Amino acid sequence: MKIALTGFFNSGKTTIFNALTNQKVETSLYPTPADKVHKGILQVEDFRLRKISELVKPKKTTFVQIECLDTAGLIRDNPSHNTKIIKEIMDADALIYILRGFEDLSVPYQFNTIDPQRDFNELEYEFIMIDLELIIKRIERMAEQRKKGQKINEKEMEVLEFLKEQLESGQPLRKTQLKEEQITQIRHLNFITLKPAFGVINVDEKSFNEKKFKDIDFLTICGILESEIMQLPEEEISSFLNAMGIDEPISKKIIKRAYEILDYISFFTILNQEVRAWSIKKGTKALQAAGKIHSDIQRGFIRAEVLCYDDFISVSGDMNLAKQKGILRVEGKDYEVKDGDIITFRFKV
Ligand SMILES: Nc1nc2c(ncn2[C@@H]2O[C@H](COP(=O)(O)OP(=O)(O)OP(=O)(O)O)[C@@H](O)[C@H]2O)c(=O)[nH]1
Ligand SMILES: [Mg+2]
Repeated sequence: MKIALTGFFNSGKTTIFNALTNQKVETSLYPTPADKVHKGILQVEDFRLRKISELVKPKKTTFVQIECLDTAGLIRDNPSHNTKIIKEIMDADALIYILRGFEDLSVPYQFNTIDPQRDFNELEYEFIMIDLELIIKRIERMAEQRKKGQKINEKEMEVLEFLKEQLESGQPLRKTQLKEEQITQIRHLNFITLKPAFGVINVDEKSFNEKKFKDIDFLTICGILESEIMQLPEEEISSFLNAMGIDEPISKKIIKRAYEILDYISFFTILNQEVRAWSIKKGTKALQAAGKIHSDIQRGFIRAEVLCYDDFISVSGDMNLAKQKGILRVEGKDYEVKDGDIITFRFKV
């Protein structure tokens, strides 16, 4: 899973990236060069995995990891700069729009006022324009091919014509209710506005304490403060956060939102002395979940032995006892994996 921080320049992306990933990347008052990207890893904390690990006592416990990209800031009316940035966020699964919420005249900004909702709309607009340009080019090329008598994918063309109208009316593509088969036709074009996205306002301490943006449905984060707290010894972090009125660290809030908008759930495996969490899209079947672990397990799939988390705890992780009690379920390849399932895949290669 990969998420990318994006937004206008000097909105505080790198500051928030530092707070998220506990790094010390230098921030600056000047626009970051368009091709510069910082990368970090977020570990998806999960109390259930910790509990399973306590019971099983494996050699290794592996949490889900999310790759996080901090990209350069967009600049209005600078398409050549922005296009380079778009290349960097192209393969992200979800976008996080970092919106400037702090007032500080010594940090230049491209707008005269601080207005996170406006910035969100402006970013959407930039991305809509980029997708629209891509669609227009694609339609033109396909129409030319058709004119020359070449066979084109008419189904794709149909979807593109529909999406073009959506974009022209100012709608990001994620708001269109496309069917899975329609998405399949246009997936290769990797539209920016089809990616799930959410907004995070980067505020200063004063605005944070005054809950200045509480009426807008974005996460509100005090980037500088949290990045400083993350530098403290681990055991002091949560008491410092609490003292500042912050209920959980930014990484937890962002991961939670990312799971929600991507519609992801987690399941667990216990294999070869390793307890491990995996993320998958809600609705994924056992066969595809097996493939996430290894293509051999998918190819040689026989069955999935499934225990839900609460049942696992009720037998203190004793699989034999679970079997005796009849709570260990045997499921086939079409079983829809549920959040918190502990799965043992049986397979033959
Ligand atoms: N006063 C104040 N300054 C902040 C705050 N958050 C970030 N800054 C400053 O704003 C400047 C830009 O911050 P960055 O985190 O580098 O912003 P960015 O969005 O990554 O900028 P680009 O990479 O150029 O797009 C730095 O000087 C930060 O110290 C804040 O809450 N209050
Ligand atoms: Mg930056």
